Amino acid sequence: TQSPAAPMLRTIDLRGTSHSYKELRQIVPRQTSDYVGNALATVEDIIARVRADGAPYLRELSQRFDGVTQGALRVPQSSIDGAVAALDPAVREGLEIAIARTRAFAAAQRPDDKTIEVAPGAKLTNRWTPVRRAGVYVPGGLAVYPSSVIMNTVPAQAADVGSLVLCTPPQKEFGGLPHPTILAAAGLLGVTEVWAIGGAQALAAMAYGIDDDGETLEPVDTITGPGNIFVAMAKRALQGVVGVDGEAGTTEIAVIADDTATPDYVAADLISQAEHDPNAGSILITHSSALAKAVTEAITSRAASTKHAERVATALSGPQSGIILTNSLDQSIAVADAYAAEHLEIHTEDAAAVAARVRNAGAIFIGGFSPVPLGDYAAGSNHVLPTGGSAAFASGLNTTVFMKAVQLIEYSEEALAEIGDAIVAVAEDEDLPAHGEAITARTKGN
Ligand code: HSO
Ligand code: ZN
Repeated sequence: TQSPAAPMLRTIDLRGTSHSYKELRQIVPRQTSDYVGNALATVEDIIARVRADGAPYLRELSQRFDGVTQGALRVPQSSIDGAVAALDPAVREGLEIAIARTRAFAAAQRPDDKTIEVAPGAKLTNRWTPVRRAGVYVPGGLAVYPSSVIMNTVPAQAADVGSLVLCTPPQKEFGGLPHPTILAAAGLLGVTEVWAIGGAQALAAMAYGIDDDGETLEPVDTITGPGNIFVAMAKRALQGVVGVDGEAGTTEIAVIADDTATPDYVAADLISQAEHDPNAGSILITHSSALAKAVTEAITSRAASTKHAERVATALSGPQSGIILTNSLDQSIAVADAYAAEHLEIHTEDAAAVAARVRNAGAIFIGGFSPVPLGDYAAGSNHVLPTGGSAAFASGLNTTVFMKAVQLIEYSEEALAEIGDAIVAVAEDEDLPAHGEAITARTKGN
């Protein structure tokens, strides 16, 4: 194939400047707001039609978006079992390593119930419980993501969710079934309910439920999973109807580096995430102009020969990518916090100490031997992570996303009496005397 022009990361030069957090939020490279707004409007329409028209509309969208004429939307168990049997042994080993490590970390994320006594006889408990039923989404699009089957399913299983459904797009190449490696990953994990539905419409189907061909997709309580901007916006639109994990939309990587970094590693990692999508964001943040130059050269030599060169070039030259030259490591950390990357790599002297100073990132990859693709496949961490700056307030997918806490309150008669008058005083101040009366009925017998 013809190699496209060398991708040009634009440079944002902050040397000699000092900016507040708020200003940096404006300065860092991002997708335009049209990109987000148009997608939100599109998915709202899709969600309304899935609710109104159900399975026939899902088939219409499979025809339009996936070029597939679908029969039954639910994938038969025989197709899942067949995919496991036909799985390439090397891929199977890779998936099994990923499952084992992700399971270990997901188990460690299970929160403990806690009971405390705030006074004698005044007992409070925070009790964690899994949601009743979860729906996980695994994207198709420009690549296939069996790794995402693992990343979604393992924490749900670690949370002890009793009922799980997986939705993933139908593939023309496989006669309208999902990609066989996706089905095989589901089979290895013991997932039995798989529906061949893709995109925003899959999330709507899981939120509201559908009937098709004698099968029912029962509505779920929580939906998780990565996807493109449409999937991320569907989660935004469905939040409230169901629980969702963070907005794991179009992928991003930011790298903080100094002149101890290996330029070729940094270049390879920036390109790796650009490979996902022409809208992916790759950002280098450094106070070393020599390193910036060396990384640029390494990108030029690697990007032309990589398989998805065209996609990579588009992503790296887009407004969402760039090199940010800073005054100092301190300013680099401030920029990284303002950007709030889905993935942040740290290639500096004492990288762990730098990581400890970063507040905002979905996941932080520390040092030269912890590249993002390690986390994408097999580190044991989760690759479903908050994008678009949402790492400032959201977490990556983890076991607690499939759980919720119930608060238990148990006071003795004496413990209630001890603070009865104090409660009545506040109730009266709020002009809610019946609240106070519910207390005095017990403490004073009136
Ligand atoms: N980097 C993606 C996940 C992924 N990469 C799956 C390869 N396969 C979002 O974190
Ligand atoms: Zn990736």
